[in-house]
Amino acid sequence: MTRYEILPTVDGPQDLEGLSMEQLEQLCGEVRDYIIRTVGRTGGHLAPSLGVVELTVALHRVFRSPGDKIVWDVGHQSYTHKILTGRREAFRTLRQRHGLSGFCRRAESPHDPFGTGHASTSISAAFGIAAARDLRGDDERVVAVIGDGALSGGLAFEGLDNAGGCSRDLIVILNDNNMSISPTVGALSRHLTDIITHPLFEQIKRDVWEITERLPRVTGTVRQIVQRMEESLKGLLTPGLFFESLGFRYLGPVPGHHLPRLIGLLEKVRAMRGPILVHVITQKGKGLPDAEKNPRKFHGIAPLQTENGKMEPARSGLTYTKVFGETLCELAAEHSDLVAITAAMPDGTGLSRFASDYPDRFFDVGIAEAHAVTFAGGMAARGARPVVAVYSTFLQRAFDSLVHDVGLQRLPVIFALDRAGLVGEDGATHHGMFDLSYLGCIPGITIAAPRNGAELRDLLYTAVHARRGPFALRYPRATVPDPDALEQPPRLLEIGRWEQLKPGGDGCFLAVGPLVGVALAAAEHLHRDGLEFGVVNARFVKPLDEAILLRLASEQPLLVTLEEGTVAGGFGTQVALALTRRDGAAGARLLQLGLPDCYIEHGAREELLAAAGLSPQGVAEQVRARLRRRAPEAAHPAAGDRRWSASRRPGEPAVGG
Ligand SMILES: Cc1ncc(C[n+]2csc(CCOP(=O)(O)OP(=O)(O)O)c2C)c(N)n1
Repeated sequence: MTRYEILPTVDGPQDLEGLSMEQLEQLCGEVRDYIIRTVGRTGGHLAPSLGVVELTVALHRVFRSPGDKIVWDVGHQSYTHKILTGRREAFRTLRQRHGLSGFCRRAESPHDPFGTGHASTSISAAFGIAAARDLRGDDERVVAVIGDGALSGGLAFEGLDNAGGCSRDLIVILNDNNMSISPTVGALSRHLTDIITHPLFEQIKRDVWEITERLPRVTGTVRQIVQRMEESLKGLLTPGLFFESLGFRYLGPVPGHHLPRLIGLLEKVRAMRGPILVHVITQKGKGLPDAEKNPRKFHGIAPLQTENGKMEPARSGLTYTKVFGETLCELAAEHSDLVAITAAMPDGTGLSRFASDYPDRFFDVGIAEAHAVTFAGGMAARGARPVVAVYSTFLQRAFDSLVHDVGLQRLPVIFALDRAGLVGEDGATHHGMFDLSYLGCIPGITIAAPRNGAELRDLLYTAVHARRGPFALRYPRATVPDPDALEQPPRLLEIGRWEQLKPGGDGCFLAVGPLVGVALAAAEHLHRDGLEFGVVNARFVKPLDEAILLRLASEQPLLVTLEEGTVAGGFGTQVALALTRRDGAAGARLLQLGLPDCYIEHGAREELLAAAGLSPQGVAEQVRARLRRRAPEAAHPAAGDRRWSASRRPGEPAVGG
């Protein structure tokens, strides 16, 4: 920290007040350097944060947080905001267990007025904050900062529509870098590009915008004249006046790395009333040449390592994501009706190769998960075989589409749920721990989870050949245990059939997905104690293999379900339901292990799994404890359990880890 001059003097936004423009510009350079060094070590969202350093400094110079409320969309770009709002030193712990979150968190700082992680929420949340402010008779300014990618989400449009229809004071800053994770898609994005590439943009900036900027605070008639002049010229420039027709006063576009201009504009905006949208043009990855050149690669990075003399994000081995992407391409060669759909995540979901090999059959719909599902339903209704590749956590957005537009109509849509289970450093907003619960209650759906890469291939192959309504596959953010997975041709599996890997005697594990490996290792631990535990690969969570289940229930003294998902309503619950349907007393011989019924913080995936008792040792210990106890009892920690409760504000839900 000693290398920096200004940064160590900033303990909160109030410390920006006395700084000259030159000092603020120097501060931007120091913050950028600090972010690059820290994120290079911890991993995180580098390019998005580098793009908004000046914008964040300008916002904190002009607005008075935490009185004024700044609501970041997604929150992945909030690193400068964290550094300037009293979290400079803690920033070194970014995304580490018990350290700072990679997103905004109400529990972390009063400067984070709303928790974030999923896209497109900022306008609705900020508008809610503004409405509550007005009810209380207060007058703070409320600012939502949303990227052009997040603006492609339906929720953002709903927020704009609602807020623009009222006269309430609300400022929306559109941080337009022409990128989502990959290039932003959609008509609105094209419209934004038209604005900034229009030949009149430069001229307008010079002739009108700068004049109005230079005018002293104008009021009354002068203001109206200037406003009208500006609007008629903008009419030339912004065909359709999209935001204005939604009821927002549109200002910009303004260059987002020009601090004096940003500050000048925001000072004026702070004094304005009604719904206002400020269009700011930024460059993703600004200040780090590699990230400027390849913002896609530097959107979210693993810790940097030196490779061929260059700093590169660390590489991993063969991942489930890669196995999925490669297998889908193989299957697409045989099935011309197979199409792939992503909600703005072609790289993360492993679809990049599919996108380049089959461009006509690849659909990136923007950050629009509900639309992706209903769109897939439409395609399936017309004979296509859609595969929606999506992170487990983001599919939560689309629950009604799953039920109403696919499930109820028994449409054969395949859902490839990546990042199912604990994702690690992205934390509570991103863990894919609810899918077995929210999918499990959909009638007629097939839910499967592979225990390794080869089985992922088998299950995807099976899903493509089955034409029996929705079929969901869930797999983790992890490398596969079988690095040669891609070498074997995929096989057709019988839907609803489990695989018994080990016989047992004192009990049997019924394990889902990667936890089959944990069950095998836990069985070894128990064997050393003289206990014989069997292992079943419960690769279908729905339908259950009731034949094996009922046989084991009658043979084994104890059944232990094991899943990387919340115990509330997941696989263990489905097993209990099936057993109680057949035998009211069966619950007495069932131990349900999984993730606890509370939110789980960020940290390394293995670390979090161990904390949840899902390491082989942890599982074996919970089984021993269960065998020691006479009376059946919940083995998982409940919400509010001391081990899982983090310090939190009154009224906030428990956060685990
Ligand atoms: C509902 C949802 N879907 C997908 C994501 C994954 N995601 C995180 S950031 C991002 C791109 C956001 O683009 P933009 O808003 O333009 O911000 P930028 O990264 O370009 O600064 C995506 C798709 C998410 N966070 N939430």
